[in-house]
Amino acid sequence: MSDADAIKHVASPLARQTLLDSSLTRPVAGRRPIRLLPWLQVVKIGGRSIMDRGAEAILPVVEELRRLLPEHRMLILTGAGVRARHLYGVGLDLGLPVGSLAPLAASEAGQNGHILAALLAPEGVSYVERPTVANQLAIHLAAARAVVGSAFPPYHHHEFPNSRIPIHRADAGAFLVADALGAAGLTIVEDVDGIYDADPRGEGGDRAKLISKTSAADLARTTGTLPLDRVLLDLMPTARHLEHVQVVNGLVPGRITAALRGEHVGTIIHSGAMADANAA
Ligand code: GWN
Ligand code: ATP
Repeated sequence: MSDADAIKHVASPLARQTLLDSSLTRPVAGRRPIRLLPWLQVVKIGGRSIMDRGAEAILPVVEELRRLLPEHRMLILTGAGVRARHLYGVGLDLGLPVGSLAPLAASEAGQNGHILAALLAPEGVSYVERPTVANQLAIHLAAARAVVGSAFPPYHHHEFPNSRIPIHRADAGAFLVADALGAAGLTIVEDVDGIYDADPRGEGGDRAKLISKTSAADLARTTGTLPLDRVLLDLMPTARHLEHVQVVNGLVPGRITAALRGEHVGTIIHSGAMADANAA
């Protein structure tokens, strides 16, 4: 038999299968993937809500993260904040496409990560580049209790063109990577106690009520503003591992610690889909 014939006959359950029919691929592809880092806690630190507030907000958060190091191994991811909003303003005024804006905004999330990592450096925490998060996170977390990275997903010029502002921002990126790694949890750190039925910092915000528990599907039915990327609500029901995320107030000392210990101290959003039931 020639080499060419042998290659044609490689045994594979999907070799002769269309990948377009999920009923055919499900027996092979429908199972729950393994958890790569089942002990990992992913913590997303808000760019605008925490980092832009400067020392007053950042230093207590750094202290809390520092104290958590003996207890948890963490991937700390930062959002983009006000510089990205300025960039969207300039870029949109110039007519730049969303695929050009996405990597520029992402670099602001990375900058916030560099700042946070510098403050945690005495504890052995470093900023790690995206290829390191993708391929070498395990060895870095064997050497250090935590690393910092950019929460923004690297869609870059592949960002979906259905909006002028990138829809996949830091919350979406943190969720996607946490689920892909099979992390134990994702905590989203904001400057509000959780998700309210209206913006608590907006007009009439003093009447806003905190929603302590909800689901992605229920939030998707709301039309008001949210402290999260709305696309997260589309992504969460497709999760393979993360059954919920918790949104907590990073300006209140102790909330991040409690959330990582599994306590309910903010808004818990259930993904709403059992991973095993997902389509292939
Ligand atoms: O630059 O702060 O990683 O970790 O999305 O791409 O726009 O890059 O285009 O490894 O690959 O600015 O240079 O920048 O934030 O993203 O990084 O210092 O190719 O470590 O070079 O996927 O950090 O950066 O911005 O995250 O979010 O060199 Mo930055 Mo970001 Mo560094 Mo990263 Mo993007 Mo890389 Mo990347 Mo680009
Ligand atoms: P990034 O990390 O992308 O820079 P962020 O997560 O730090 O962003 P925002 O996107 O500004 O911060 O989200 C937090 C803000 O969302 C809160 O300060 C609050 O005023 C506002 N907000 C709007 N609607 C709501 C709501 N329904 N419940 C709670 N907060 C809301």
